[in-house]
Parts: sequence; structure tokens; C-alpha cells
Amino acid sequence: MPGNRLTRSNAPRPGVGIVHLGLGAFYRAFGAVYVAEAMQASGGDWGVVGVSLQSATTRDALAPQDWAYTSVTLGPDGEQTQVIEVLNNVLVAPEDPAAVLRAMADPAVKIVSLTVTEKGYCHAPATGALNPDHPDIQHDLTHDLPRSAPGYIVRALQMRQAAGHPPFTVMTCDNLPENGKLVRGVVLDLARRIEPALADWIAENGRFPATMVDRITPATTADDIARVTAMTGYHDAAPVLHEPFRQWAIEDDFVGGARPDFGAAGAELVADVTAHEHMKLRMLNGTHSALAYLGYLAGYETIAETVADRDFADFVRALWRDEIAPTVAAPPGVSLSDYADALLDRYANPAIRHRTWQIAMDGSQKLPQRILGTLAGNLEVGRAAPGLCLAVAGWMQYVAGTDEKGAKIEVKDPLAAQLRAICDNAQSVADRVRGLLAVKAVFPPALAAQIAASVTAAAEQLAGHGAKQAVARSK
Ligand code: CS2
Repeated sequence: MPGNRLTRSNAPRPGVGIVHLGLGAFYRAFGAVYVAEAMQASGGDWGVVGVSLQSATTRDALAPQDWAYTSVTLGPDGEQTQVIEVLNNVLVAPEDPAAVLRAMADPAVKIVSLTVTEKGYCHAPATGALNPDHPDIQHDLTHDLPRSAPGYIVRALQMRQAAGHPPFTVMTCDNLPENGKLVRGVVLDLARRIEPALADWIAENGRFPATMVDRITPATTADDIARVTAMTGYHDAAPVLHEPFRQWAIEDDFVGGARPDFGAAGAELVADVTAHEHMKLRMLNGTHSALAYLGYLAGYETIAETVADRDFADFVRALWRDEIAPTVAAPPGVSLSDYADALLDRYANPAIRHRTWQIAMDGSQKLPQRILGTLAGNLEVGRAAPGLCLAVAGWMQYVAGTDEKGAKIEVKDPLAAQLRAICDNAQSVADRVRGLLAVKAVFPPALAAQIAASVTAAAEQLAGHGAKQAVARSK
């Protein structure tokens, strides 16, 4: 490793205007880049305090670099680097929850944004409502220093109300359906259980714009760090590597209108993001998950490797054309078939090593909005959706915990133990499908009954012939 380390420039540091919860690679490759470019174009004090809700890894990597890091755009024919300097500080919530609340309660902070992943909202995936039995919510109901993202938001808003400050805007950037409404719902529900008057104040004064976010950003690996050192000549302990494409549609609904000039950075500020969100969750994330489970089972390590297999590329094209696009009302001016073509090119980008295992994570929290809603949309009009049923069967085989060669799969999912127990107790493939379809946190019972036969048939294909054959035969 060369001796020189990435250092921050002498550029003046903006004041803090944003606290961001969930400082993973995605936010640093996406939201932070937009904020940096918005400030470059139009100024404003929109420096970011990043909060890691779990581990100290990112803070420890970024601290010696004074919170600067490299954003690397990986195109099919080369790369570009950009140093991002919007972070003013990084806090690790479990180490000092009070410091996080103080940062959020600071009246200079106008926005609290979130990328805490689907499970971070502590909701029931099948309904979108707060899960009051979630252990972190149980904790947060009775302690002033919270553990969950909704808990931090509610307690910080409580401090602001008590101090006579306006609320911050809560801007979710996670891939959830109607994500603004969802986070508003869980925050109000939790607040109401703590202090009804606080819930009323938030309901009246708070703002929860929905957003659609899109940039493929695999987790950074040790190899990536070495690669960035070779590219730049300095050592960056926490670079982010991502595709060139990016798209952000934001509902323009902020407390007092206070926000960075996101439009100057290329974001679309719209009145309603529903159309963008449906398109992205169903067309992109839905096929990402389908390819992740089936590709993993077929032995592929990355999405690019998976779609390099012609059977899988044909499978995903057919999914878009026959089962997904017909359920999506495209945003004005967008052609869904062009969108699908562009997606396949993005997936095929060989420079992006997006592991099927990474996308397969947390499937119980992802399936409803990515695949099950689309399945329901097909059933409503009497259209069969065999490819989506195969994707559900792929998830079921995956969470059983053994791959096609008999090797153990490391299944990461908040429901992993429950799902595994169902699979271990099942006497047959059909029995396993029955057991998993009965998990109400994931499958609404009416839908489960409607898809049981097709998912069982798909699961039997998968178990009998393996994922590659099942995908090839599904055409
Ligand atoms: C992926 C997403 O990990 C996953 O589940 O489907 O993170 C995906 O890469 C992004 O939503 C792309 O914008």
C-alpha cells in the first residue's frame, strides 16, 4: 500500500443540515453524491452527519480521512473517481445514542434521511404497519435512548417539540412501497404509543416525502479497496464503487420547503413518485431478487454472471415482458420496454460484481413489494405468472439453507430461524411450500391460497431439475 492516504481538501466545510441514518455504501454512492453536487451548484448548508445504527466499521475507516471518501463509477469501459466531502461527522448509534439524538434535535438540521434497509423500519412486510412486538420497538417504547430508526426519529422529534423547534423532514431512501407513507405510519404509530399529543404534532407538522432511488452499488470488498488504491495512488479505507446510472425521484414535500437543490444535481422533484416507484421496485428489484435466488442456486456468484447465461437472460426478458410490465403504469414519457433493455445492460455490466448472495439477503422483507404485489396484479386479471412463481419457489429453496451441490447457504434474514424450522420440519417439497406460504408476515393468506398450486409446481421443478434447467424450461 502506498504511504499516502486520502485526505480532505481545504474547501470550506458547509454547516450541517442533514442527519443520515444508515451510512452504508448505497447512501455514500448515491444520496451523498447528489447532496455534494447540489451544494456545488447552489450552495447551502447541507453538510451531513452520518449515523451507523450497527457497527463502528465505517466510522473507523472514515475518521482518519476526515470523513472524505472516493466514489468510483464503474462503466463497462473504464472508471472515474470523485472525492466526496459532504460528511461532517459520523456517529455510531449503539456507542452513544444520546449524541445521535442531540444531532437530530439540532434546529439547524432540516432533514433526517434514511437508508436503513427494509428491516430497519420494524414493520410487518405484508401490511406495512409497525410491528409492535419487534424487540427494538418493545425497547424503544419504554426507554428514552432508542435502538430502532423509528425510535430515533420519534425521540428526536419529541425533543424538538419540547424545545419549540419545527420537526425535520423525514426522507426515506429505501426500496419500500409508498416509502414515505410507510415511514410516516410507523413513526406516528410509535409516537402515539409513547405520547399521543406528540403523534398529533408530528401528523400536523411533519413531512415524509416518498422517494424512488436507483443506483446499483455492491458492498465494497477488500479487493475493491486495493483496486481503488491502484487507480488513484492513495489509500482510501472506505471507497464506494457503483454503476454510472443513477435516478432519484423525490416528492417535493419538505418542512418549510427546506432542502438542497437536488434538481441541480439531476434529481426529479415530482408531486407523486408512485409511478416511478412501482416501475423500479417491480422491474428492477423484482428481477434482481428473482435472479439472485435462482442464479445463486444455479451456482452463479454475481448478477452479471447470471445474465451472461442465455437461459437466464431470456428468462428475465420474458419476466419483464409477460409478467411485470403489464402490471406497471409507466411514468409519463417512459417506455417500459426501453427501461427493461437498459436494465439488462446494467445487470450485464461486467465491472459491477454484485453478488447474488448480497441481493438474496432479507428476502422475507423484500418479496412482498418486489414480487408478490406483481403476482397479485397478474392474478387479478386472470393472467398466469409462472416466472414469478418460480422466483418465489427459488426463495423457498434458498431459505431451506442448502444449495444444489449440498453445501450450506448462509441465509441472512430476520426470519431466517423461523423459515429454516419450517423447511426442516417439512416432509416433502409440497409440504415446505405449504409451510412457508403460511408465514403471514410475508404472504397475505388470500394470495397464498391463490398461488399455492403454481408455486408448488415450480418448487418441484426446481427440486427435481435444478435452477438452470427450471429456468430454461420456464420459457
Ligand atoms: C438490490 C438493490 O440488494 C438488493 O436487494 O436489489 O440494492 C438494488 O441494487 C438497488 O435498489 C438499485 O437501485
